Amino acid sequence: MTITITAFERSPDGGQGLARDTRVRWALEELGQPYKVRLVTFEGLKQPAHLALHPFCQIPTYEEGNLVLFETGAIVLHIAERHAGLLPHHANARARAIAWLFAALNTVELPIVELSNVMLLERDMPWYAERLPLVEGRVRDRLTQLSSRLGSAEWIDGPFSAGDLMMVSVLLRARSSGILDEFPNLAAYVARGEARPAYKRAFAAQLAVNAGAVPS
Ligand SMILES: N[C@@H](CCC(=O)N[C@@H](CS)C(=O)NCC(=O)O)C(=O)O
Repeated sequence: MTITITAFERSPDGGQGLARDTRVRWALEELGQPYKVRLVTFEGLKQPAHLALHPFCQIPTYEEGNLVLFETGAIVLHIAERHAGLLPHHANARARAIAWLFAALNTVELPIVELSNVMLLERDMPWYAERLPLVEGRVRDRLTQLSSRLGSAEWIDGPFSAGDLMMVSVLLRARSSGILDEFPNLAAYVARGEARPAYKRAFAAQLAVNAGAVPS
């Protein structure tokens, strides 16, 4: 069945791979699943056709036959459950990999997104200088805990899984703040994710769109 995802026609990050279609592309690439991409403008996000796919007017969405999904956690979990390779076979290990996927989104991404919002949207606010260190501190706290759990392991809990895919995707969003580099084991973990051939293919595909190589 054909898989179609949506992505920005022009991502605000200019192709750094931070838009969330990259993590879905990565999961599909890891599992060798071909997919099509429908590009959407910011205006298009609000149109009825896209709203029917995504109640919050965002990308990415995922269509496969009659199934329409939104939320990258749900999409990556669906892909990982449908095709072998991103979730361990053993039930307990599988449950833990899924827990890490949720942790990436619910526990680690939240302060990272908050920091991005402060840095991007609140720079001119009178409270910016006071608020920034507070929000940076929340990111630092989470990364301290994650760094301690990862230790010198290659991946977060056994072989590479959907949990690592999501955690690396989330941590990439913290890199521009400089905080990720304060944790050499996390920076190396992210670099290992980026070095995976499937990640490189996903990154190149989204970059081609943003470099104008893919017609919209
Ligand atoms: N929790 C959602 C977040 C989706 C999201 O924030 N998408 C961004 C692009 S990375 C978007 O569409 N932003 C446009 C907007 O919110 O107007 C997920 O993981 O899928």
